[in-house]
Amino acid sequence: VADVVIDSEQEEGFRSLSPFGPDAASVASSIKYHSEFTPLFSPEKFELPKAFFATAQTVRDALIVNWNATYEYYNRVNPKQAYYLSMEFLQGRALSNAVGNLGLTGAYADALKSLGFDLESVAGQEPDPALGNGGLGRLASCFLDSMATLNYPAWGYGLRYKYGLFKQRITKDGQEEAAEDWLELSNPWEIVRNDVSYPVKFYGKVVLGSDGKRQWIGGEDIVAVAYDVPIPGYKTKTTINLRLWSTKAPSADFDLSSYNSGRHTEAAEALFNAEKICYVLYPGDESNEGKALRLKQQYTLCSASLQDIVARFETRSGGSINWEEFPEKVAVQMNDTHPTLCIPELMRILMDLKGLSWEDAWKITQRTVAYTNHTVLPEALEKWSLDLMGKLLPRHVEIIEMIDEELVSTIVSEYGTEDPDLLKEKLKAMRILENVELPSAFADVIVKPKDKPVTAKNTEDSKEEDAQTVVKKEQEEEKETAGKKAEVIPEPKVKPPKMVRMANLAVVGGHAVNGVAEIHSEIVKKDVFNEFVKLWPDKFQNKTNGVTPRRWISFCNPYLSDIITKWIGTQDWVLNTEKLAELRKFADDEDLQSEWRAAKKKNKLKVVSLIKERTGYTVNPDAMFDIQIKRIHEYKRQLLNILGIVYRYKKMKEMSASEREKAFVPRVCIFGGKAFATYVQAKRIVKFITDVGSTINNDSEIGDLLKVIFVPDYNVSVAELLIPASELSQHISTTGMEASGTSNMKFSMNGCILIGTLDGANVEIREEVGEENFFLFGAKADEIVNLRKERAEGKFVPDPIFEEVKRYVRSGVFGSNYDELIGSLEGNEGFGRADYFLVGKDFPSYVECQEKVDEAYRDQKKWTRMSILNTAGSFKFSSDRTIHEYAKDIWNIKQVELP
Ligand code: 4GP
Repeated sequence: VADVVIDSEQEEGFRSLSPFGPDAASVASSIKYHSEFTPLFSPEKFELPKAFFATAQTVRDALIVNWNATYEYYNRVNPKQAYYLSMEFLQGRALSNAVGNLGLTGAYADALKSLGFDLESVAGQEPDPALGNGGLGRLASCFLDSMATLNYPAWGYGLRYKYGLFKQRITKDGQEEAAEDWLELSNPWEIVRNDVSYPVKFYGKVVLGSDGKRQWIGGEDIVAVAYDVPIPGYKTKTTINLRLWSTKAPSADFDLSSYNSGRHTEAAEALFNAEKICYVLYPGDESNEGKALRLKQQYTLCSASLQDIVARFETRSGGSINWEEFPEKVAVQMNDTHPTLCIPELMRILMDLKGLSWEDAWKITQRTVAYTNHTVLPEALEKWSLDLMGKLLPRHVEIIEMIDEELVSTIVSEYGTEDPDLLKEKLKAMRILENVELPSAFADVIVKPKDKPVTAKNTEDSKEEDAQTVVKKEQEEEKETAGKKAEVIPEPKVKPPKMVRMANLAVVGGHAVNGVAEIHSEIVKKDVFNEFVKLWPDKFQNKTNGVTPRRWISFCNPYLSDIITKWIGTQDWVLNTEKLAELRKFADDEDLQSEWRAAKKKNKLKVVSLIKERTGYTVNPDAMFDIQIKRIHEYKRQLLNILGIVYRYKKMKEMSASEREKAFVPRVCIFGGKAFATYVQAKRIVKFITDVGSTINNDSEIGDLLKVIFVPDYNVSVAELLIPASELSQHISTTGMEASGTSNMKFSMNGCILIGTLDGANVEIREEVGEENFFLFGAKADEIVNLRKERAEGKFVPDPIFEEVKRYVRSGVFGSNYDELIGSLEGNEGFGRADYFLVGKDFPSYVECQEKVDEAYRDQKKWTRMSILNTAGSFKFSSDRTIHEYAKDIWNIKQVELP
């Protein structure tokens, strides 16, 4: 931290609103003030935890001043504002980021030094809340940083989960989960707004009011309370807001008389029912209670946020409210399908509470809302039971049925009734409601005598399904792939359950739909939503993801940042990443190369300590650091990586010491990631990796030539240490399955070379950094369908080296025979799919590619050049670029700079 360059040109403006001076002495006295007068600990000691909270409180003071100024200014000029609704925000620690954005890193470092602390250790005290699961949540947080930095009037809305996703422990049995109580010592960054709360209703019934309007009455009412987290921009006063909702029961719901008569649990039942909505992200949803809870979470987010947005629109409109102007003042972005209830909720508010007609409300809703798709995995395209939704949200189901009916009408008028089979196919692909009879007005349009009623049995018998459909169905039926989304277990064969397809609702109800990388947006258009594309081609767009260069280069890698600034001659690259391209001209410069390698080495040394502390293993900092960090999922193919390592190990064991030293470059292979608690196969993969690690790491014959490390409890802070230290990183998903990936961008920015398939954003990264600076292997997107078909027909012939590695694993070298894992690669009886993720197909080309990696690493000059060219070529992947594109193409918002 001490090495961070404090830019002398930096204007004072963005920090002038701080209530204390920006010098170290004022900062120190403010820290002392808070340690005494905003106390969270007893007065006699001043130790690290107290130092962290007092420091954070001083930063919060500065953020509050800027937050208030920003809010007041937006109220005054009333610009169009974007709202990013997301079930996940994976913020990471806030302290270093906030002082960095405020331009106060030096002042804080000095102030803490004068008090006997160092900024890095103080910052290390902060809990790293997992209010997100992976890429989708971290993307949302990068977007907030860019929105604030670029002075866009935009806010995030989410839920304030009491517990993070979970704490991951690694034991000899694999992964164990424990509650992550991130709020245990309180959260210094949040500001509770006791005057900002909204009622949220569940259950009850809909009646016709005396005014002729639909009224939703009775049921269960809870209250959503706003907690604001200020989001500072970099080198700007603009401080935007992440508003997180916490739920509680109305105070009258505490049943005092039950309590006094000793029925304590009963007395507090309503309290618990309301509070539990915000206990955890993605609660288990196998049970009906679990499903209902998830739906309540989604509705709470949508309802509270929209009530808040509508109230702000009304306030800012002053006395004259013109609802038609709503889409000119408000853009709502739905981060994946979780916030899709925004559509019927906005309709409900506009019609039932504000008195608009269906037609007007529908126009306004469509113009306001847009949807981002983050995955094409079939099990992740959310569906809710119509029955459950009807009970929990009866008014919304009426509205959804009406939207579905209008959609049916559009489809019928588009395709006519001449060809009933065609019409049936279109309706099947596009309707929002699944397994639900056609609305009565359309009851006879397609049922001709030759049509059999659509039943699950008929569908199963159909010979017309293509291989893709077959595998999708197989995958849906694979219960172990629980993932985190609501999985629907088909009920009786004859009567398939009636469902609401949230993605279809999102496409119909929004004015824009986007994928998150070019190849993904193409798949969305050609496959997932193809029928909708034919109807509304202009709705579909691509917005390639990006990551914030502040957190992901500047703050997490000060060594490299200093070098970049020195060679480019300015620190401007932090805001204008295009400047990174200037590094290209120095790629062969020996001085730059040696500085570059020295920075990498310093970062590697930090990871050596992290590994020692977290796992007990000692690793060699001169070995190549080869890293795969991401959620554990079959499609991300950690299994391919570890089988590659096993193969390498086997070959090493077959050689003499001198042969193997000649043949292999020493490597430390690092894994990190959480397996979703109910995803059995992913947990088996974790266990397998750690077992392979214990065998190899304790093999004295192999020594430093190969180490396999699983870093427990992977989170944003761990990523901030690992990414700067990485030399090779793995992005090896089955082609077509990773929507984008964002860690690939962070690695490339930090001068790490990628090994990967032509999937997600890898495709664009490779284009930008140059083919020769990317290690490519694996099947291409257009081959996948055929490969799966071949495999399904039993025609796939595995390469002998794949057979060899499986036999080796089965022989028990790593403790067990891993039947379930290895079986899943073969489709043996009882193990479901036969290598759906094509590990066997890609294994030989992966191994061959890894040999090229070794060869390239031996030539350190060449390798460093590749590394520099990765950083230089990564500039497109700044989330600033992405946010500018959303602002222009989807939200239609303008930058508003504070005076
Ligand atoms: C993730 C995708 O898996 C990843 O490829 C993408 O980079 C990221 O979203 C951000 O767009 N999806 C999820 C999810 O995290 O839960 O669907």
